[in-house]
Amino acid sequence: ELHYPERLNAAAQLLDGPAPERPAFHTADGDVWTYGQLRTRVDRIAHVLTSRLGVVPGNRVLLRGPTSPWLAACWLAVLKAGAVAVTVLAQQRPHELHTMCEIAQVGHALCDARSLEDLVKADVSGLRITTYGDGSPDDLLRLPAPEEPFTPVDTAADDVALIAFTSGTTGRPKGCMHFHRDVLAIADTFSRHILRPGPDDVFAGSPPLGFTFGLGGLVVFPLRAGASALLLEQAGPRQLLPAIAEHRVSVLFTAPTAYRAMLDELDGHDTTSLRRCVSAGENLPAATWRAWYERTGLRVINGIGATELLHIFISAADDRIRPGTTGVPVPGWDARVQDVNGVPVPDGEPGLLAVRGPVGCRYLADPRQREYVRGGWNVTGDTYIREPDGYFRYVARADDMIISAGYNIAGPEVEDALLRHPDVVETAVVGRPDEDRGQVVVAYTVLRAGAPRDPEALRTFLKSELAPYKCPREFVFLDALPRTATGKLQRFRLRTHLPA
Ligand code: 3SK
Repeated sequence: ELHYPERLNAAAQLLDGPAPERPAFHTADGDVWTYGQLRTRVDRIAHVLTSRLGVVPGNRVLLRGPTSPWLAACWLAVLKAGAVAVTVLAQQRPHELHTMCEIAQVGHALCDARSLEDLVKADVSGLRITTYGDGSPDDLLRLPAPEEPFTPVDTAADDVALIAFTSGTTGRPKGCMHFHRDVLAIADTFSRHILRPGPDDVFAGSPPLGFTFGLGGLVVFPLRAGASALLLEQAGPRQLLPAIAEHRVSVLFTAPTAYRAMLDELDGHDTTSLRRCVSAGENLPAATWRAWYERTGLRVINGIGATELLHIFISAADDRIRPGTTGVPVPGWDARVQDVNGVPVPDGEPGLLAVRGPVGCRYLADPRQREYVRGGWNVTGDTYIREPDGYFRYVARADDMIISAGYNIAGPEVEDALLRHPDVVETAVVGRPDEDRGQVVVAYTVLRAGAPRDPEALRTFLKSELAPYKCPREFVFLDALPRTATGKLQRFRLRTHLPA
C-alpha cells in the first residue's frame, strides 16, 4: 500500500532531488533542459501566476499547447502554486473548449501562442488568457517576476491537482479530478513496478500531455525517476523512429496503431536503445505484439488505463507478458470481472471489468459518476475475461459486443484475425442492425497502399482463422478509421455510418 504524508505538493516532489546538471527534458532540435533550469523556469512561472496574474490556490488554470518543455513547466508551476491544472488537447475546437472551461470553471489559461486562435474563439466569459512562446512583451515568459525560488504551496495530499477531460468516444466531456497524491501514485505503481526506470532512461512517445497517458509517460514517470524525456511536438511514427535513434530513447509510449505504422517504416532505423515499449490507449492485438517482437526482439508492455484512473492499472512486464492479454493488476491495484449487478463472474467468462486502487474516478459535477463507481469499484466500460491464473484478457468495450443470430461476437477478436492478413493495416469490426439476425458483422478495413480491395480474398483468409459465424458479412474499405483526438477508435461512427 502507498503512504503519503498528509501535506504534499506533487510538483515539488517531482522536481526536488536530481542534481541540477542532470537532463530533464530534450527537444527535437537538440535543446536540453537540465533539472536546474527546469526548477528555475517552473519557479518563475509560479511567481508570475501568483504575483502578477492573481492566481490563488484552488483556481483552475487551463493549459493548452503542443507538447513542449514549456507546457510541462507550466503544468508543474500550476501545481506548485496550489492551483488546479486543466489539461486539454491542442486539437480541441472552440465549442469543446467552451464546454470544458464551463464544466471546470476555468478562470485563467496559459496557452502556447500558436494554439491561441481557437481558445479566443471559444469565447469563455471572464477567462484571462496568457500566452507563451511568441516573445512579445506580454509573453508569460517575459513578464517580470522575482528571481528567487518559489516556495511550493502547502497543499494537502488530497487537494485537487488536475482536471483531465474524457469524452470517451462519444458524449459530453467529463472532467476527472485527481489529487496531488494520485500524481505520485501512478508513478509509484505502474512506472515503478512495470517500467522500473532509472536516472539514465530517456522517455519518449506520441500521446500529448493533454492526455493523461502522455502526461504520465512523458512528465510524471521520468521526473519521479530522476530520468529525462524527449518532448516532441510532432510525434507520429515518422518522427518517432529517427528520434529514438538520435536521442537514444529507452522507454517508448505509444498506441497499437503507431506500432503497426512503425513496423512499415522500421528498415534502416536503429531501435537498439529501446528497453521498454508501452502500448495502451486501445487493445493491442496479439498479431501486432508478435510482429514487433519478431522485428525488434522487444516485448511490448501492454496496458489498460483510463483518464478516470489517471493511468495504467493492468499490465505486465518481461517474462510475465502474455501476448493477447493485457496482463495482471499492477501492484497496488485490484481487478475483477463482474456482471451488471456487481456480482463477480466465474473465471473464463466475459463480464465487466471493475478495478480499485490508489486512484479513483471523481467526475466533476456529473451524474455519470454513479455509473462508473459502483459499490466501491470503478467499472471501466470494458468487457474482459479473467483467466484462471489471474491474467486479464480484453474482449471488447462493453457496448462493442456484436450479437448476431444468437452468437456473441467480440469485434476485437475478428480484428485480430484480420490483422494477420498481410494486406491489412487497420480494421474495426462492428455490428450493423439487421432484421433477420439482430446484427451482422461488418469489417471496416484499411489496406496497404496498392493492395486489391477484394472482400472474397479476406473472407477466404478468415475462414481458416475463425469460426464461420464470426466472419464479416460485409467489408467496407476506408483510407483511415475515424478516431478521437487521443487516437481512440470511434466505433459509434462506424456503427451509425457517420462520416470519418
Ligand atoms: O486509454 C486510456 O484512456 C488511458 C488513459 C490514461 C492513461 C493511460 C491510458 C492508456
